[in-house]
Amino acid sequence: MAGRRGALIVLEGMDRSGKTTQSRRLVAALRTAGHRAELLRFPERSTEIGKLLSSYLEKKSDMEDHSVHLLFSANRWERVPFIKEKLSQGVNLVVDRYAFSGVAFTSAKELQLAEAAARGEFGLERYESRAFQEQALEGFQQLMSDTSLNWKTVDASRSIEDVHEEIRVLSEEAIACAAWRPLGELWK
Ligand code: Z5A
Ligand code: MG
Repeated sequence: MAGRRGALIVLEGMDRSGKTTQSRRLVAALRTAGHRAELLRFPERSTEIGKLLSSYLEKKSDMEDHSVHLLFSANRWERVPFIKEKLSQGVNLVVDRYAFSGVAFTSAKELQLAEAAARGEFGLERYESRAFQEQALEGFQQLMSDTSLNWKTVDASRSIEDVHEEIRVLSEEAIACAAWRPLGELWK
């Protein structure tokens, strides 16, 4: 069949939920099954923008919150021509975090700051971290209410192998359906 595009498979989730582990395994499994597949991750720390983000995340530098958000966004946009080219060539892309992390984490930061300030509990790192995770999760849940994006929820508390098998089956379905959804719809 000519002109069949690749699927854009994005893994999002809470910190340490296993996204990087699963992304790598998925690419390997898809290739074994005969699909063309490549791995992308965001933040992509190897670019100039990515290096700024990496330094910020490692607390080696500080940055204004809006600027950081825009750098995360720019870090994705600099890869969009590559993403479109690969998808149009029929390569399936597995993406370890994408724009949804950008929305969920930035809104968590804003909400957490407001909440923590109201309670006068700034500086309690452990608590702030927990509040942050809860807010980010809420952000992801809100984003998932957009049914046009074909979200699938996977229970990441199971074994690596069980999680992998579910993601692999879901990805095979996504690859089979990808041809029916024009690429342009992904960047409206
Ligand atoms: N961020 C943002 O603010 N704005 C944006 O636009 C974007 C990101 C794109 C760094 O991201 C931060 O950037 C992140 C969001 C923010 N911040 N926070 N906070 P990152 O993707 O570079 O983060 P990371 O350092 O890679 O962590 P992670 O992605 O959260 O982890 P993970 O990839 O989900 O987990 P993992 O590395 O695959 O696994 C963690 C460990 O658990 C490892 O030892 C595994 O062997 C183990 N593991 C994995 N699965 C299992 C199961 N099923 N059972 C038992 N053990 C497991
Ligand atoms: Mg990761």
